[in-house]
Amino acid sequence: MEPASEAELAEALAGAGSPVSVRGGGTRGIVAEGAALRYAGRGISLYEPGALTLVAQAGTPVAEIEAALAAEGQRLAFEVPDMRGLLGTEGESTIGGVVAANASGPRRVSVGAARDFLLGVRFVDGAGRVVQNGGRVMKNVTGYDLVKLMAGSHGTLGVLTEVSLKVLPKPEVAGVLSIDGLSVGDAVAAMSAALGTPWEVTAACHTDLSANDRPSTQLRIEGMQASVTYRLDRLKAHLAPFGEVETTLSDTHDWPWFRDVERFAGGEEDVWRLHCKPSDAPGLAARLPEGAKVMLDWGGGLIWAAVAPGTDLRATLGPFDGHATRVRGQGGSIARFHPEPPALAALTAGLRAKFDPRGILNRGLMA
Ligand SMILES: Cc1cc2nc3c(=O)[nH]c(=O)nc-3n(C[C@H](O)[C@H](O)[C@@H](O)COP(=O)(O)OP(=O)(O)OC[C@H]3O[C@@H](n4cnc5c(N)ncnc54)[C@H](O)[C@@H]3O)c2cc1C
Repeated sequence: MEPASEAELAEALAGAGSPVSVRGGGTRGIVAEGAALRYAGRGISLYEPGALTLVAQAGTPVAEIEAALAAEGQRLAFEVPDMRGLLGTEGESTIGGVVAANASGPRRVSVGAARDFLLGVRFVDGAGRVVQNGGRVMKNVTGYDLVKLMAGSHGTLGVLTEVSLKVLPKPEVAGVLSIDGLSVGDAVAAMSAALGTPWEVTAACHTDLSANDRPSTQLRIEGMQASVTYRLDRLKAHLAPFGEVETTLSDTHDWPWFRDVERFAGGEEDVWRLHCKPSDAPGLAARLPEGAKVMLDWGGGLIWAAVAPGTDLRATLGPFDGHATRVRGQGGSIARFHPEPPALAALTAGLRAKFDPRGILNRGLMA
């Protein structure tokens, strides 16, 4: 099913007699029970660079949005990841899929996630009702904050038809500091030290094996060139106790190496995404199975781990303060999303029943 208008979508969902699997570009490799349903409405309906606001149909390719923003020297500040290499998928990321997945990159540590840039949504719920929430400016958000609820709900509460986003100017330059050879524990300490300064670090990442065969810890700063140069120098001095700090300046801002988890692309291993407190990251990484490969994002609060196929990391690690998502991995009875604690699961079930009384939207997903 590919309804091209909101009215067609509402009619299709109201009349649906069986579950539907909501898709955008399919780049996340998420397939739920039922016939594929793709909202085909696309196009930017409003873009006001002066007001830092963009409204687009949910089926609009992210690339189209990024090109329109770049032409005005602006960007989606939450750094949308491209997961096609990691997941071996094809297709084109849509802005609806990005919002539904709350897809956000390493800049999350400083500016927040996709959810934090979402001003308003329109969607059709599982009963075929059209819902609008939020507006084009933050202050218009009133009543129940369905905008926040939809971000990250993975199409389980409704099919997005339109999203309003806050956008930001693209800074002049990015500066990167890197330190080679740190252990996971020292890397977390260095990243925490950097994030605790007033020098506005916009990404803090570590990989246990970089292109030069050594662990690499990297920090990013963005802004006007004079400011970035000054802050790079200050931060370099601050991090000197952790080892030799190298700095570079460039007009390339995004970090595909971390953002898209490029290091694990194409491999056979299962890939997991663990959320934890940054200070818990070293202990958690030490409990990973022998041979696991590790990347830390957001200063250590997000761990990407590649492990042998079929490994149930939730069982291996045992309970911890956070959750584990199996992002890549086939077979077995290992759920993709971390089971929710009973109290939260009851809330989720209540919300799903409200928005999707017949349980037809992405049935089985996130359950
Ligand atoms: C388990 C997992 C974890 C991930 N974690 C991260 C992360 O932390 N950060 C990150 O940036 N990226 C993450 N990604 C990748 C992220 O989810 C993509 O970048 C997103 O942009 C996909 O666009 P798409 O159109 O291809 O969506 P699809 O792959 O087609 O769909 C993605 C999800 O959104 C739903 N969906 C799609 N379109 C709509 C719509 N119009 N209305 C309602 N629901 C819709 C789908 O049912 C599905 O659940 C993760 C992916 C997976 C599989």
